[in-house]
Amino acid sequence: MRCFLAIALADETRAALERLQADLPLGREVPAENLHLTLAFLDDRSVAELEALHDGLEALRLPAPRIEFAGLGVFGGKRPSSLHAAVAASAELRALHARIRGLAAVAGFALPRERFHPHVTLARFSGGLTTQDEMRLARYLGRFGSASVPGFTASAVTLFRSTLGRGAPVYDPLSDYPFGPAATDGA
Ligand code: 3AM
Repeated sequence: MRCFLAIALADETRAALERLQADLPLGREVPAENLHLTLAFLDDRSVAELEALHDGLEALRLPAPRIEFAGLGVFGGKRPSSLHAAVAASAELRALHARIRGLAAVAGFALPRERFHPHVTLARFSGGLTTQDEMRLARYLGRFGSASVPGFTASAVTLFRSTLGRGAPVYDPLSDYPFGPAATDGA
């Protein structure tokens, strides 16, 4: 099945992101229930592979990372493809990402090498932007690009199944892997 590992959002965070989406004058919004912070896209995996990964994730118990937001951004460079809320790439999040890559390798599937840019996708711009859309996007970013979004302490890594269809994908949470207690400040 097609699946990915992500951090589900706190309600207050989701509400703030929904408000930012409501002001966006272009693109295809990610439905509120689909907003998440992807840690790793796992692609199509067999039940045996997921079971092997499950064992590693169950033993994870890393300190709960703080999720802090760092303004809005666009992926795709000169051809913007999506708008996201950027998440600060803290040492904890980077360590978590690296650990997940390691667990996937132990479970028998190496994940592709890619830079980790933690984010929550807010909207997609499939088919490219017209000049007018580009101007709308620039105005939107000028107004909301530094908007503050409430952070939260993550409680778990969640394995989601992603089912593609005609509309937005359907994401079903399959298992939660709770973090341990949050790291104390200065630790
Ligand atoms: O968190 P975002 O929205 O950036 O884009 C998909 C989404 O990421 C990504 O996995 C997340 C949950 O669907 N995704 C989907 N297909 C992908 C692929 N083939 C992919 N990431 C990498 N390669």
